[in-house]
Amino acid sequence: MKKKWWNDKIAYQIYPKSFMDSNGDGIGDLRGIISKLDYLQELGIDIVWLSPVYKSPFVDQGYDISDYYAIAEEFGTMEEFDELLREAKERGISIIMDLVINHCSDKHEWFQKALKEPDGEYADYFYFRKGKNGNPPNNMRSYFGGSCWEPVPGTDKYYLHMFAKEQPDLNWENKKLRQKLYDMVNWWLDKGLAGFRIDAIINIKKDLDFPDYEPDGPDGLAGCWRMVESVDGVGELLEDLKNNTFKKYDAFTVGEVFNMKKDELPQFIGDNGHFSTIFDFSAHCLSNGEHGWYDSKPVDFKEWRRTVIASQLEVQKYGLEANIIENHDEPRGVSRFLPEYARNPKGTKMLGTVNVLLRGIPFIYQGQEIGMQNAKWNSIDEFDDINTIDQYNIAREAGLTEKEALDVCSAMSRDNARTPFQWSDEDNAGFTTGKPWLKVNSDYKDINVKSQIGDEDSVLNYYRRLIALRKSSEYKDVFAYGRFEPVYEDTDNVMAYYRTDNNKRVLVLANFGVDTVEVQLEYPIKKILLSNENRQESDKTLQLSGCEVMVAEVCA
Ligand code: TEU
Ligand code: CA
Repeated sequence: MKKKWWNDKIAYQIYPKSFMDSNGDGIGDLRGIISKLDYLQELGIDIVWLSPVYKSPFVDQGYDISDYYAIAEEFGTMEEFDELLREAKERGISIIMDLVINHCSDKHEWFQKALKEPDGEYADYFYFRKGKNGNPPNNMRSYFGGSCWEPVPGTDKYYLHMFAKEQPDLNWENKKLRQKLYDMVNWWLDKGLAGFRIDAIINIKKDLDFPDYEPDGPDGLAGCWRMVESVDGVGELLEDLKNNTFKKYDAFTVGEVFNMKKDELPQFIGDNGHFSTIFDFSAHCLSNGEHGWYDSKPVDFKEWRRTVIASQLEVQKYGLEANIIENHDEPRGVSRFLPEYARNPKGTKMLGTVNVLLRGIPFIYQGQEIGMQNAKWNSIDEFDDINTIDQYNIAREAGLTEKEALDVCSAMSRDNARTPFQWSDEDNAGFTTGKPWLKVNSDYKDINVKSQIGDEDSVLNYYRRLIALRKSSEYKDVFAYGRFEPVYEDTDNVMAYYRTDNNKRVLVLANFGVDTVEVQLEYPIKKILLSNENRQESDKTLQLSGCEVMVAEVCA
């Protein structure tokens, strides 16, 4: 593996709308982010990923961009953005932005021009297609429900949208459009951006025949991911993108890639891959239901352990992936991956340790570092997210009662990750002096930065030590480049692995069970590096209490 500047970095995702509101309108903003840069620096963050801050009608919270060259008014101005870049740089923090180029907003001028002239130049920036026998061109279902096709007013054509109908898909076969996207990407990189997180990018390649697929639901439609999985050729488009943009800047790119073909991993993340890295979603996919959130499954520990281990072993053959326990599309990791008895500071530290010390680039999602959990939702009206509303309706149509459908959304909703950041125990968790755009989690008096900052034993201070360990001059090489070797795979409730190179062998050992387990260590401990129990020493027979985690260099 060729070494790159980002290999040993720690990244942090900010969801701007929910991070910090500086002007009391209830919406987080750039000035709010700037005011918290010291906080991020003290946490040890090297790279910040900003979810979209571009101009947008916010049908999908900014993932529907109406002007790629402008900052949303809600978030601030371009001057403030430049200030953020500068202030971050002064603190040794690089900024990457979200790059949403599978689709744009229906309010983008390209789409508006296309609607005006459905046979004109701009119509070919999108997929405008004639229907079949009074029906849409094919039977694909969008990720957010309903047909992928929406009529183009005043014509016999439809336009394609794999997400909401307000997010028309861009036609990547059109070279002129592609060039415009590349120019835009380079414009941002010229500003001093370190790179991008690249949204939904696997979807850019379409099967231009738009065949029908085997229906997989009562609506007679088939999930559009079926096209993604069957069509070839996305790699050529991704190479074109990279060669015209990122490569010239040595940018750090992290692709959001679901439904990749199994054997394509080296093309995606190898030394000359399409991206620097991609997210590892394998553990998140474990809960995927066949038909929607309503038939999703709780995560089983053994399956989770097997999945994480298998993924680590596969990925290390080619490069690094980006490791997360949660993001803005997922419920909180503590609520999802930990059994109820472990949803406390001790268990939260354990989960964080096991994830952050894996091989790969850790991405911490805002609030994860203080142990934020899913919120309690009392009514479907409390949600804002378009995906949640769709999944609620799907659950109802499948026969679930209102209460059952609400429970499904409470467990799985993307809004669990989008509730305002909990800065303090003051009104609205210190996020805003106004009315927050989404309700604050009712647990904010117990879980917030202010109460944790002075408490050495808090989740927040533990995360600081965890990150500091990963970045320490002594251990950063073994954590960045060392091999991943699973161990004690047959011990009930134990998740354990070594990170090892020619100089060092570090053991990460966690007991996800409620009871104490006894572990016979293979190697004597040289030095305990981190513990959620203030463990100072141990002989080769180790009693690991419920939810205890220990990181130790061992003699090997
Ligand atoms: O997500 C793409 C994507 O595949 C998601 O729809 C995912 O399947 C779902 O959110 C899981 O609950 C990206 C963004 O991360 C997401 O926020 C956007 O809504 C979406 O693209 C459209 O831009
Ligand atoms: Ca604001």
